Order: sequence, then C-alpha cells, then structure tokens
Amino acid sequence: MPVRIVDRISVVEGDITQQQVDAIVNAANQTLLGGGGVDGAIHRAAGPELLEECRSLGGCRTGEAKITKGYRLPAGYIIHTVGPVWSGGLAGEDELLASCYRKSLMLAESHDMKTIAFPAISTGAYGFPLARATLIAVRTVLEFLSQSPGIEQVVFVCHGDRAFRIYNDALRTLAGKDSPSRQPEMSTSTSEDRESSGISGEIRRQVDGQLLMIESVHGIRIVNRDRLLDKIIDAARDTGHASRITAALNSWVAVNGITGDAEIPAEVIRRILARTGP
Ligand code: AR6
Repeated sequence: MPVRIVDRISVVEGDITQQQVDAIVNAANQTLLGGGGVDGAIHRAAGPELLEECRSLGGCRTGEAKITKGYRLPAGYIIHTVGPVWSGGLAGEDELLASCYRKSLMLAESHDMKTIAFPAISTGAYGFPLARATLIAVRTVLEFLSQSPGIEQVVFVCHGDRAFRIYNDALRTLAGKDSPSRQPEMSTSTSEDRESSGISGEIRRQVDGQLLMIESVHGIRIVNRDRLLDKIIDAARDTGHASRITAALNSWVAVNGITGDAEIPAEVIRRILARTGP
C-alpha cells in the first residue's frame, strides 16, 4: 500500500540543529557566511569548519540553494537557501520562497537523501508573514512529493507553538484533514490584500494550488477542473473564503472515496458554495 503524501510530512516544535535527518535546511543570506536566527544556531552547532566550506561556495542567489557537509550536527548535510526579504508581497516574494523549498528538495533528491528538515524560511529577520509563508511551504512540499518518490520524510521544524499551530492548520487546509464544517483558523487574506489590485490573481493562484493538492493527495484527476476553478474564483470573496470552499471540496472528495478521473457534479459545487457563502 503506497504511503500517502501527507504521511511523508511531519511538523515538530523544536531546534532544527538537533534533528536526526539526512539534511537540514538553513535560512541563510546571500553571502552564506553566517548570521543570526537559525543561521547563527546552525553555524554554532556545526562548528567553524562549516564557515570554511561556506567561504568556498561564492555566495548564493535568493531562491537558490547550495549544499555543505553537516560537520558536528547529527544531520550529514546542510542545504543553505536564501529566502526573499518581505517587501509587501508584490515583488515576487511568494515565487522566490517556493523556489527555496523546491531547489532544496531537488538538491536533497540529487544526493539520494531520504529525510530533510526545514525551518520557516524568511519568517524571522526577513519579515515574511508566517501564515502566508507556511501555506507556500506546505503547498510546494506537497507538490514536490507528489512527483518524487525518493524523499521519504520532510520535517517542518517550528520555533514556538504559534508556528506549530499554523503549520498544522496549513497541512489540514491543503492536504485534507479538515472536516466539512470546520473553518480553517488561518487565512492568507489581509485588509491590505483586499485593497490591492492583485487579489483576484492571488485567489486564482491559491485555488489552483489547492485543486492541485486535492488531485495529488487523493490521486485523482478533476476532468472539469477549469470550469470548477472559474466558478470558485467567481464566488470567493477573499483568500480565506476560497480556502473554505476548497477545504469543503476536499472533504467531499475524501468522504465519497472519489478515485481516478472524476467530474465534480455541478450540484456538489452549488451546495458547497451555498454552505460556505456569505
Ligand atoms: N530551529 C528552528 N527554527 C528556528 C531556530 C532554530 N534553532 N532559530 C530560529 N528559528 P531567521 P530569515 C526560526 O531570522 O527570516 C539570518 O541572520 C525563526 O523563529 O533565522 O530567513 C540570516 O543570516 C523563524 O521563524 O531567517 C539572514 O541574514 C525562522 O527560523 C537572515 O537571518 C527563520 O528566521 C534570514 O532571515
């Protein structure tokens, strides 16, 4: 019986330097020469040889990743990635953050690693809003795992219980552990979002990603996907509302044991929109 993608992800609260995995990911800066936060903790725990190896790497661009040995860490390797500095959300931060997760996983996979631990990249000194960053992290990892059987376990290491709660909520929202009546406790929507002209594009990207998650988590193909996407976008008031609609759809797919190529009946969508509507 194949392991479900969602079971290849775990969320723990703690210190990433203590994780017993093949590689831990460092939220570094472009110099790769150390810093504060998780970067400082990793350099302290790995020892001075790490800095020596980092000097030979010639830095790293935002959204990219490079690898070193783990030295005194329990983890054999460290994957250093540089997250975007948050500057309001319209400067490509979402895509750059997704790229950090994707490139790190690609590096791990190309080194035949099975287990990898991530911190919440960019959410400390770089100021990326945690809830939004978490959705991107979880979505990108789900997407990657759905296409690559090689990585067996991805651990999200949360610094503090607020992050722990937000990660678990994101996993429920995106990977379908929600019950139909439960409203997600988090939303990527803010009043600033709603005022910005990019809101409909943001809802489209989000719903598109969530439909993809539903398909990959349940191993189905939604044949009327495009029409469904348009209907949800037309109905959704904001990203939080869109999340409630897709969470309800996800539950419907799970409860009804939908498999293979599936057409979501218009009546089902009508009922979901009526139940989650204003
Ligand atoms: N284990 C797990 N998570 C941690 C740990 C730890 N030991 N320590 C902090 N965090 P940050 P950034 C969490 O600032 O925002 C550095 O100076 C923390 O709570 O480390 O990507 C670099 O050199 C937060 O949620 O990274 C760069 O200059 C998350 O790790 C810059 O900061 C990331 O916070 C990078 O900023």
